[in-house]
Amino acid sequence: MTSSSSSNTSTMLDRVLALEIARVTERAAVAAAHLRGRGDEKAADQAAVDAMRQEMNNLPIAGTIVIGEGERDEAPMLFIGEKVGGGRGPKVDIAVDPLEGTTLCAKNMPGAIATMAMAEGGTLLNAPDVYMEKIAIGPGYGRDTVDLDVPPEENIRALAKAKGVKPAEITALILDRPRHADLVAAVRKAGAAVRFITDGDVAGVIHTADPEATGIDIYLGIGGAPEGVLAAAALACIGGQIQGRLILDTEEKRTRAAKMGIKDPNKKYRMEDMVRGDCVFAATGVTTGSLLEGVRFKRGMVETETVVMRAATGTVRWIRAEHRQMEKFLL
Ligand code: VTB
Repeated sequence: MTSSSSSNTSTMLDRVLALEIARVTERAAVAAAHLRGRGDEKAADQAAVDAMRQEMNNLPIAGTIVIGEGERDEAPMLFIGEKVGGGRGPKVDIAVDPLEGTTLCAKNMPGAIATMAMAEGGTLLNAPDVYMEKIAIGPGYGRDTVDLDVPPEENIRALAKAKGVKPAEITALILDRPRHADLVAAVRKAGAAVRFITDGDVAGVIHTADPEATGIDIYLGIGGAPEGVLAAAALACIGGQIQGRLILDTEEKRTRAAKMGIKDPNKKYRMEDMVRGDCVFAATGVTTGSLLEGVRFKRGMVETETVVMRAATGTVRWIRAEHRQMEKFLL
């Protein structure tokens, strides 16, 4: 941070906002948790969106949603370009996924989270809601140990070598989708194991940051671009590497991307292209998963678990909160 304006923003991210954003994801998570297991993805998502937006508007920021619920004409709230926050305060870019894993929440399955990231204005990739090809590994490896443009077998071998183990000791996390059949076959051919997730690749990517705890060394495959930017924000805080490429396979998608300032539709984005400065990231569990405990409703109390991270310092805080004032969760 060299310019004084960015260091001012940086101080703001640190002192005021780094913890404040936990309230925003907590509130979205509690709203969604009321609708766990109801089979209604839309209602759960809407509840999380409404709650997140309301809480975000209490923050002392002049925020712009750069990753949101969709583009202006398709999302009534938290759409890309929407101004959020109290208006006074630092200019920040905001990426949200108020309910990451809507299906997980609707089916009451593990791993649904409410998540957001906040960064200095103009520093987060503005990506349309399209697919993104992704590869991610945790901290401690040389730059470009793995590469999006290298065949999966080679990446597995390179990662195993860098880790000092055999490929058989590597586990890759992949979204369980038919589109990944070839990828899965290639990873297995290299000798590595595959663990599948049905949804939730923001948490999936975060798993690579602590292989000893999660058993995951590498994340591979195609998921949502918004989730890719959020995952990049998290890895920028905790360490690791992620590369992504937007899948802009129609003229319509290329036009949408161009409107957001994307000149090269084939660009390979590194973490530092997706998150170009300091940022904070927060996620609160909705349903209990391997990353976070879900919301627990108890007599006279609601419990939440949130992780808050900051890029500039690498600080990771786990916040287990007991909320006794129920009114704050009402819209
Ligand atoms: C992934 C997953 C998300 O979308 O990004 C996925 O992590 C990609 O889209 O939780 P498809 O479901 O079409 O494969 C989610 O499932 C969220 O919708």
